[in-house]
Amino acid sequence: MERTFAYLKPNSIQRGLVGEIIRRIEEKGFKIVALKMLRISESRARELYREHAGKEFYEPLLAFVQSGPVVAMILEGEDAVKRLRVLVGKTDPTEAYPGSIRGSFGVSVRKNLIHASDSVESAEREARIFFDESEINDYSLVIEGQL
Ligand code: IDP
Repeated sequence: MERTFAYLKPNSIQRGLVGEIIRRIEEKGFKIVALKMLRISESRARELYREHAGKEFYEPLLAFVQSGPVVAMILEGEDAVKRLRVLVGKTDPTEAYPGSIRGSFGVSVRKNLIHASDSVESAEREARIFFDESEINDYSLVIEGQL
């Protein structure tokens, strides 16, 4: 089973979309193995988005993700990284398919509601920024392997 990392950005919480977005993720068959609400510190935000350092949207993006609490999670499933990216949709919500999370609820590229890791390597790196090993739950679901 592959693991991926995601977090709901501050505007998902402000818009009351936490339950709806997590419902879609669960319905699609992902297993939640870690979940928490927190505020992203500046150092964590810089580490998370280090590949974008220097770009014109970098500082406003850092300010936005620190503007309120976020909900971070680690998800498990077959081909989890790719499948979650499809469910989340394209970076720019105006180009994302209507059935995707960003396509359904997103309005602007900066406030695109949710982050999802783009590779197994970044999922591991990003999960470590947010979670200690002791916060990750190893358990089975009764329906596992039956979807
Ligand atoms: P992703 O979140 O779909 O993987 P990335 O290219 O890794 O997209 O960009 C990280 C985040 O930076 C995006 O989710 C979005 O919030 C923000 N971002 C990316 N490009 C722009 C832009 O052109 N203007 C404003 N914000 C941007």
